[in-house]
Order: sequence, then C-alpha cells, then structure tokens
Amino acid sequence: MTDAPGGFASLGELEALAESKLPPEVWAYVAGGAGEETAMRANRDAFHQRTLRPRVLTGGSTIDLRTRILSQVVSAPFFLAPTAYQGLLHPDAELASARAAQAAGLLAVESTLSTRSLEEIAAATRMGPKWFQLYLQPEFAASQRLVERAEKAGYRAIVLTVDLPVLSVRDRQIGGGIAVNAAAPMGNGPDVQAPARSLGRDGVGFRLRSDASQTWQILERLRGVTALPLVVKGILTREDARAAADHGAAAVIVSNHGGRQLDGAPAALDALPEVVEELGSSVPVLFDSGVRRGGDVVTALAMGATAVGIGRPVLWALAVGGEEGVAQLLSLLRVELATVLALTGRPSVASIDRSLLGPPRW
Ligand code: FNR
Ligand code: LAC
Repeated sequence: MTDAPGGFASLGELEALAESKLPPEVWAYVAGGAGEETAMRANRDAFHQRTLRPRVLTGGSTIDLRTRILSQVVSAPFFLAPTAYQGLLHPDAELASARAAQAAGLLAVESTLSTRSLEEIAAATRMGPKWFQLYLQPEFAASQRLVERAEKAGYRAIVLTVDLPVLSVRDRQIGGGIAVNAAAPMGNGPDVQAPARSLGRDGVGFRLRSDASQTWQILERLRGVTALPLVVKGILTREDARAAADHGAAAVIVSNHGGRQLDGAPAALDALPEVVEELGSSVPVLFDSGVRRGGDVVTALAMGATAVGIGRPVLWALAVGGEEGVAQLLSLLRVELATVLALTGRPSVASIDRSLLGPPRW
C-alpha cells in the first residue's frame, strides 16, 4: 500500500494496481481490444519507436503548458477521452473523473454511454469545460434529443464518434466483458441504445444496424439541430479527414479507439502525419490511442496534434482512487510533460514543433 494521493505514486504502477482491484470481467472490458489486439499493441509500439531530441542550456525559468482547443483555453494539452460505463470502476463514476478534470483546468469529453446523466455531470462541474460524445442512435430523433440536452446543459462541442458502426469482435470480452457492459446503467436514459455486436444475418449476407448506414451527410443533419461545433472522432486516413473537413467538422480526432475496433488498423500515431498533412492548419487535429506518459503527449504534439485524449489511464486511476486517483493521474502527467519540455529545451506547449523529433529507434 502507498500513502500517495489517489493511491499511487507513479504512472508506471497504475495499470497493474487497477487490474488487481477490479473483477476480471471488468478488467477484460477495459483492457481488451479487437481480435488479436494487434492495433492496440501497435499504439504503444508506435510511441516507443519515436525519439525526442534533447536540447540543453536553452535558458528560461518557466514552462507554460496552456493550450487552446477550439475556443477553449485549458491548462495543459491533454483532455479526458470519452469512455463508457465509468460506474463499473467506481461508484462516483463520471462525476469523479469530471470533477478531477475541472479542478485541473482540463477538458472532459463525456460519453453517450455514461452511467450518470449528462445533466448530472454538468451540474457537478459547472465551471469545467465539457464536450459531449455522440454515438448515433438508430432513430435520428433520439440522437437529436441527446444533442439538444447536451447543448442546454452547457456542453461546448459535440464529438461524433464514427468508428463504431458496429461493436468489433473483441476476444477478451467474450468471456464476460460484454455482459458486464450490457448490465451497466444507462445514465442518459431510454434514448440511448448500447452498441451491440450488431451484424444481423439476412440469409445472404450481413445486415448493419441503421446507425451504421450513415454517410457524411449526417454532419449537415446534425448541423441543422445544433449550433455547437462538431468534432469527428475516429479518423485514420487522409480521405476521411478531407471528408470531415468538407462536411464542416470543426476538428477531427485521429484515433483507432484504443485498438478496440479494426484490428488491422494502423497505430493511431502512424496515421497522424497523413491527416495533419491533409488538413494543414485549416482544421485542428486532436489525437488519442496509446497516450500513457508526458513524453507521448510531446511526441503527438510535435507530429502536429493540437491536444491528446487520455483514455484507459483515466479508468485505471478511477478504479484505484476515484476522484483523487484521477486528480493524481492528471497531476503526474502534467509534471512529466513539463519535465520532458525542460529536457528538450522548450519553454511552452506553443514552442513544440517538428524539430523536436529525432530519428526512429528501429
Ligand atoms: C472507450 N472509447 C470510447 N470512445 C467513444 O467515443 N465513446 C465511448 O463511449 C468509448 N468508450 C470506451 C470505453 C473503454 C473501456 C475504452 C478503453 C475506450 C475510446 C476512447 O475514447 C479512446 O479512443 C481510447 O480509450 C484511446 O485508447 P487508449 O489510450 O485508452 O488505449
Ligand atoms: C467501447 C465503446 C462502447 O469501446 O466505445 O467499449
């Protein structure tokens, strides 16, 4: 046991501690990826492959981590990625993680599949910037109602996740993880349907659920029902980045969903350059999938991301220490990020650029 705040003293010990605290089927749900988990492993390998160029004797006595994400100034260039069913990890669920984000001056993205309602989360964190992540529902009217509720409750952008038209085949979850999430409470009420492994056989081929039969026109349709900026999450190619921009996305999130969807997908980090190249400075590019350390944040920013989402580590910290655990995680990440900037001779997030990147390790 440790008397460190939140129950852990370093980022490196967090994952194993979380695993030791959780029932195996909940752990399988959080930790698992699609298929053989190739894409999930690739996310970490891609970070390990990159190097940063240390710079010394560059002067300066402060390090400024402040970042602008759309119109929002936040205290550091990372945010809480949307993750479902946080009630499986701690009784305070999304209230704990959102409060920790608010206290740290960071953006939290709340999932359609939260165990607490979006209104309850908003009421608990009036001052904290929040975005609402939308999973399209089979009926557009249900999606519309969710978006309208989010706008009314003070969320400042809609994050449309586009990489989950069907839930992927996830071997590790087959033993119980799927049942676990099916049993979790649906905080946002009857408008929300949990994503199922939703391919139905029609005798000839496979049929997709109606929320999968969408085209890019869905952005215009959402635009018609909300004034909030639309952020598209789950982009891995230049073609889809272009389509998102052409259909009015205010930002995109390069992500392979933490390796939980297409096992053949590239590491999200390896897809980042082509998206950044396609969009230039016209549309901000956010990133998630595999971010674990302060140095990873720097790497993704040096490759052109504006800010990065933290996914599984928030769930680990929530399981280990609730709100205090998430606060500790965010604090350790911030310290590590500032340390990496000091060691690479950068006074601020704004000064991070491509010249920070060194040759690959292998
Ligand atoms: C997710 N993710 C996710 N994304 C989303 O848009 N809506 C959601 O409800 C969820 N739910 C969810 C649950 C769990 C248990 C995990 C691990 C992930 C994906 C998430 O936003 C993000 O893309 C990944 O977590 C990034 O990968 P790492 O860094 O967590 O490995
Ligand atoms: C997941 C979904 C629900 O990855 O986003 O489990």
